[in-house]
Amino acid sequence: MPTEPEETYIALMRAVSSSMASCELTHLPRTMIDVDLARRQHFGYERTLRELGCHIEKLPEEPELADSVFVEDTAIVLDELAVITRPGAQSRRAETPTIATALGAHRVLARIEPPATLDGGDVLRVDRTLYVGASARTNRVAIEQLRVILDPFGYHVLNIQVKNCLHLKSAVTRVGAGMLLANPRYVDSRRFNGMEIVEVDETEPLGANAVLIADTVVYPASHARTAARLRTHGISVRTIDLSEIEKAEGGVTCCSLIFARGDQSERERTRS
Ligand code: CIR
Repeated sequence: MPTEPEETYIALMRAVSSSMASCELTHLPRTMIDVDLARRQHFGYERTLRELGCHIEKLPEEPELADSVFVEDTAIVLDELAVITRPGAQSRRAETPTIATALGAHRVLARIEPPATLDGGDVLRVDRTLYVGASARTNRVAIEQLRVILDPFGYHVLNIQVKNCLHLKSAVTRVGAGMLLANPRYVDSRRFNGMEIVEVDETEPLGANAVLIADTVVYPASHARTAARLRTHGISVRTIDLSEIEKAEGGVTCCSLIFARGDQSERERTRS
């Protein structure tokens, strides 16, 4: 019988909302979303994360909050603390209190305060550098607040311009040690000094969003050419069908907050 891998990470998720069809849309036209299919696809995503070593903590659905499945936008979870965001879309602000309660069990919390707005989808962490997209959802005040919060922990916060897409992580994500997947039409990839850049296939502009868990990239089946390109770079890719999530302008990063178990002090206690 196959054995489950040791659960190294926690993945905080939230069930698909029954009102998901009324989600925010910025760059995509509204098309019919099959919420039951979205739920099945979301279960498939959850199963994949579990198989890759994540312990799943799943919050119940929020019927009034159409975009609440996209938990990534509500927090930035680091080893030392979690920063609760203030999402750029007014309709999404009520998503954060339940996330703060869930994350409070794992991390000390800090918060982005008005007038700042920040979506977690705009934050790409590479080691101790956080690239933060200046987007329609994330403003300069928020980037400055994040810098002040994280500076004492030794994180560098760099702002980076994104264009023609929703979030920084629609434009670029990590796919390996020192390796990024990017759409150069959405972000200036020269900003990522010293990193190897794999570009999305030109016919798959929305293909830059991938989740790296240990050595495996979880990736949408809809971008087959880019998936093949990743494999030619020696990357192990697990594709999953997320068609309904994609119609809501979501991708693979946005449906979870993945972080190492335990907080810093706990880790220090276990080390000593
Ligand atoms: C929104 O516009 O806020 C949602 N419909 C999609 C959010 C996707 N979030 C993400 O990629 N981090």
